[in-house]
Amino acid sequence: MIDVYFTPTPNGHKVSIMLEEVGLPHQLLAMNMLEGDHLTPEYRRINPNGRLPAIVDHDPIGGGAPLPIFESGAILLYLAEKSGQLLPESPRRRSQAQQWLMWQMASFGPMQGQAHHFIRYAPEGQTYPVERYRNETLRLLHVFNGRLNEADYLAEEYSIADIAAWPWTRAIRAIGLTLDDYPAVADWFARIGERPAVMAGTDVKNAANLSSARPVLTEEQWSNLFGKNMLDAPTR
Ligand SMILES: N[C@@H](CCC(=O)N[C@@H](CS)C(=O)NCC(=O)O)C(=O)O
Repeated sequence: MIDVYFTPTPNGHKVSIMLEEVGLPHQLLAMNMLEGDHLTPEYRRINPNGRLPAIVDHDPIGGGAPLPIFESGAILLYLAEKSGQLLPESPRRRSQAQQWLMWQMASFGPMQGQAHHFIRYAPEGQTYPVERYRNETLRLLHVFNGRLNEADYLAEEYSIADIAAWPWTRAIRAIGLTLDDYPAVADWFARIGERPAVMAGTDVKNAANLSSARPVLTEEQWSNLFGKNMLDAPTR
């Protein structure tokens, strides 16, 4: 059994989609970031970075004690290795999958994440950072579209690279963007969205994360996400 410390966000959905695709037994353990579930010493022992998602494999590859794994990209690589699925066999495609996975982890997710922050959580009227992170996301969509003009999937065959990029493509409307100018991405997005595992893996409702509405946070909730409570949380 694999425990998944989960929130229904794009990074969380990478893992829930992957587990549906490969069929490994797992349970999703709901974590409430607003209430600070990710700040506890118990959770820091699983994820020293204190973010979500993370997993604990109670029957890890190679045996031994339960294995905690953090960073959604590392979780996808581990689950691909464990299941023998969705990381291409051919060295060329395997490398492509790794390259596009790193691209998603280093750029396509974090740039949108910052846009999200400035649109939904920062004091209103911050035009420069919003424009900066939206423009960077548009640049990345252009790169993405170019890749999908060459190949049906990021690594030519469906892989963990697509699973990493799909929930973040789904989230772009939350920063006020569309796929209208990126037809190859729109086609890829629609094709992957029809996969039963993708539907099942995103079935956990996350309407709040797909909206650009500004949530109203209590002082305590803001502190848990961005302030003193976050900074004071124990490291391991
Ligand atoms: N690079 C990390 C990013 C994880 C991340 O930032 N997760 C968000 C939720 S999607 C989070 O934990 N936010 C809580 C916080 O910022 O305190 C990954 O891909 O796992």
